[in-house]
Amino acid sequence: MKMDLRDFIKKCEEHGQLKRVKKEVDWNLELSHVAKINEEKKGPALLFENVKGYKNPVLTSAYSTKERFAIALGLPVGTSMCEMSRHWMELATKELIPPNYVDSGPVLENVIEGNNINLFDIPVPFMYPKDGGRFFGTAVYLVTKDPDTGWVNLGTYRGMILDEKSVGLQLIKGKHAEIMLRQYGERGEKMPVLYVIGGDPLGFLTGSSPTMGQVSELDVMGALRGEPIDVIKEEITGLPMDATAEIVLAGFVDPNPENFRKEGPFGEYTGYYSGKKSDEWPKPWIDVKRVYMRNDYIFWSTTVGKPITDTHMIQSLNRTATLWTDLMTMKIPGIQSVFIPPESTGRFWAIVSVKQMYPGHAQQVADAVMASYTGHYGLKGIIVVDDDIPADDWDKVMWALSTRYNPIEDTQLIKKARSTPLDPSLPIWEDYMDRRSLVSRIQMIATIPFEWKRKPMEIFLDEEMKKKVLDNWDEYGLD
Ligand SMILES: Cc1cc2nc3c(=O)[nH]c(=O)nc-3n(C[C@H](O)[C@H](O)[C@H](O)COP(=O)(O)O)c2cc1C
Ligand SMILES: [Mn+2]
Repeated sequence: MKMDLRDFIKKCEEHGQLKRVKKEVDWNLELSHVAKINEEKKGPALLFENVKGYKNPVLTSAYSTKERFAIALGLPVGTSMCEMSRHWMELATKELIPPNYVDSGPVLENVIEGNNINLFDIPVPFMYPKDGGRFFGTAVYLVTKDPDTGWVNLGTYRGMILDEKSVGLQLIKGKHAEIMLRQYGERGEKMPVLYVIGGDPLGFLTGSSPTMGQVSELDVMGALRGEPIDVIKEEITGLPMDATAEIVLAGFVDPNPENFRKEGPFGEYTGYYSGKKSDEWPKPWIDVKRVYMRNDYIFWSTTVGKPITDTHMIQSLNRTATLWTDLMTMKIPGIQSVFIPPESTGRFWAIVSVKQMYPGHAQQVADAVMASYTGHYGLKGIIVVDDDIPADDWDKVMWALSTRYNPIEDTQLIKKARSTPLDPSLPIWEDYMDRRSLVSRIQMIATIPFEWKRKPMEIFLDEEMKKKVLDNWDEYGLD
């Protein structure tokens, strides 16, 4: 069933998952601080209806607890993160559904061009004290097209307002839009882009998912929805835009690094600022040519910042889903469950449960994770456990690490692998970007070795006695 941001907000409200903040709040620090503290209390999504100096509302914390993912995905409220990821994997390994082109939609209600464009007219929050500016792009995605193959990519990349008509973009090396930008550079062309807020709430979820190259996140959205997403061919870029989006910036990015500009710092999802010296890492930026807005548009934002906010929940859900999809696509047998915990910022550690079928199977799983599209980027550790341990049951994973894991025997270290430059455990040297581009990895195999003839004997309760005790439970005078 189709869903846009307004349907999502309505459903959240019906489930007691959204609160409207009527009190006036300042876009400068106050809004983000209310949102962040609310997120730390595991509070509801917030719709700020009275932002000082603005008349449009701001939505935050849409995905900061698992209940709102279930609403967005059309699943029963209460479904676990791991099960929602399994659902995503099952749909994404079946049939992807490409978007459906339509001629009109509410996104076309207001079209602003030329000197009438002023990004400061939008209630964009200023988040953290040492941020370099106001971040228009947090709960957002960028639409770009591979100039050679026509593949349309959706990617969530942060965007800071540089001036009335410019948004700086942090396209980390190797991200799909970054690779495409270099392709446009080789052709001596500017890259057409759309920067989208709102529309189907799965846009932000899939836009920030590490979906394999040449696969369009728009088609994954369709698969998750069970029907195509309605898009309009945007006039000046030719790119597909969600017909129900709240705000779309259409413009061009100059691929020439000489024209890049200062962006950041920003209080990132690691819990640290990134881009502290903003001149060390100049950024490409969107030259905004046209702005599309729905009547009474809703601005959508997320606080990013220290775990756990919706950024970490999103990464946990979509990276678990894509890692699981990758492992299924690689036809690795025996996978029972996969989990990338939000506490790992939703990206640094993975746990996989496997039913072993041959010697070395658990090791194969660890190797496959690290060779997969999701697992090859920024992951620092993988823990493999047996099939009796659900990947998302941390108490049991810790039991496996304590009783089925012999550190030297069961550990493999990988010296160099692709990192995220935002990882604060990597040194910031003069040649910052180079030193931060590689990280080491650990594989911990916390399984009972398949090849052992004599295996430890696990304790189970006597079934008959257990049943008897449970049947008479009330008589023991315990709770
Ligand atoms: C709130 C949020 C902000 C993000 N900001 C950035 C960013 O600024 N730069 C970046 O490269 N990735 C960022 N990411 C991660 C990307 O969205 C993610 O790696 C995704 O796979 C990128 O799309 P791509 O694989 O099509 O390149 C962010 C994710 C979230 C949830
Ligand atoms: Mn992609």
